Amino acid sequence: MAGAPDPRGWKSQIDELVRAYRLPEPVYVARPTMPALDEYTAYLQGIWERRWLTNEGILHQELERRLCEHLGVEHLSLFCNGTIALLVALNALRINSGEVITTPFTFPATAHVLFWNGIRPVFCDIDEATFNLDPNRIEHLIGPDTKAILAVHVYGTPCAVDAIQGIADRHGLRVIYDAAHAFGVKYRGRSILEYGDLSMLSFHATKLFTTIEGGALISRTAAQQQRINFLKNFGIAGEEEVIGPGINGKMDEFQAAFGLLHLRMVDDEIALRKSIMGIYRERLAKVPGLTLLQDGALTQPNYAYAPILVKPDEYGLSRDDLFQVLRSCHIISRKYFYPLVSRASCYAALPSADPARLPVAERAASRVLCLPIYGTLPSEIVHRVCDVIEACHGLGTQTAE
Ligand code: T4K
Repeated sequence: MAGAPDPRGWKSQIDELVRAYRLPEPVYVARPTMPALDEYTAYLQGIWERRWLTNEGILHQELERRLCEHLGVEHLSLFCNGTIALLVALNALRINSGEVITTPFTFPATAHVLFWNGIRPVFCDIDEATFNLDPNRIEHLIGPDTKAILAVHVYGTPCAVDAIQGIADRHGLRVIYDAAHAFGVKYRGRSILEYGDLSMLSFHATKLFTTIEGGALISRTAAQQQRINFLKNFGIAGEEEVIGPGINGKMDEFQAAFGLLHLRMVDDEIALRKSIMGIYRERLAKVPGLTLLQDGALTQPNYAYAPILVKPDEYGLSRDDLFQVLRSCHIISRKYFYPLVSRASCYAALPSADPARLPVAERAASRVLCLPIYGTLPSEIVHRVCDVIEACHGLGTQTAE
């Protein structure tokens, strides 16, 4: 029990709880919704007949077109994954030295692309309410070597885009958004991908919209998009012309075919996730010590993730204990994003990675748990997840086995 630990009594309560609630099969944090196999086979038939497998095939071209329509953007370039897209984004803006201000509360890829481009990440603390870069803390990190701000719309929640743009304009900096989680999100009625200089999307299998592996860059102008398209194809601008040191970032026809089918399902997927989120919000908001992120008034969300925050003093169990109990019940939640990327050995020695400078991010990383959310998740399972979390409230503070 909280305040008066009784390991033996507590453990037997946990054992009882696990016996009562354990699911027969593991339930994961994410599952891709699969299109009908025969529809994919029909696309494969066409690929076989054309013998055109990659390098801007017709399915690739069609997916780019359809994504532009669906997302309400003008210039979108497909990639083999989001990480390479972000790597190319920096090159497209000719950022390959100096410093870039970024968030520690993200998937490691965000900081790694800076490292791979020879740029020093400068970690900035996050905002308590959104888990995104805190615009009030950015300006004092800007120095003579600062080139850009690389912000992440974590869980699909829009960053403080106006404040960030204002800072960038005052200091002559570029703004790149890692929008890996933000497929379909709108802010003030406009695609969130339209803010900043460039935005990156990830279409990984765990994402709301997927091409198995895949990603995209959304650019502002046709010229910018052309440079990106050259860079993702080795810098080749024509049979006899290489404009720069490009890379191979191309998406193939098999991925594009999957994406064309998946795109037809994405609106339904968002609607299904919304109802799952409704259950989590309704049941878990009442549990003392748990906080759920709220949708901003100006945001059209996508329900890509279902994070909760666990305050151990009020809830009774720590986040790690709850994680273990859920796991024992076959509910595989994830601690996105613990540990902070600033804690990775390749960054930990940087002055900006000092945990004392990142108190909000450190606290969020120690409390957050992402619960299962995907369209095909039955509501009975969602209720079972809530049952376990409710039942755990107030149990104690020992580590579950
Ligand atoms: N920036 C941000 C902010 C990102 O979140 C990411 C990726 C990137 C950049 C880089 O974009 P990409 O280069 O990946 O396009 C997963 C994803 O691999 C990763 O794409 C994603 N973020 C991250 C948040 O989540 P892991 O290591 O947690 O994946 P994994 O294999 O543990 O999968 C999670 C769960 O999903 C599994 O427990 C089961 C389920 N699953 C997974 C796969 C691969 C399936 O049901 N089917 C599958 O095929 O990183």
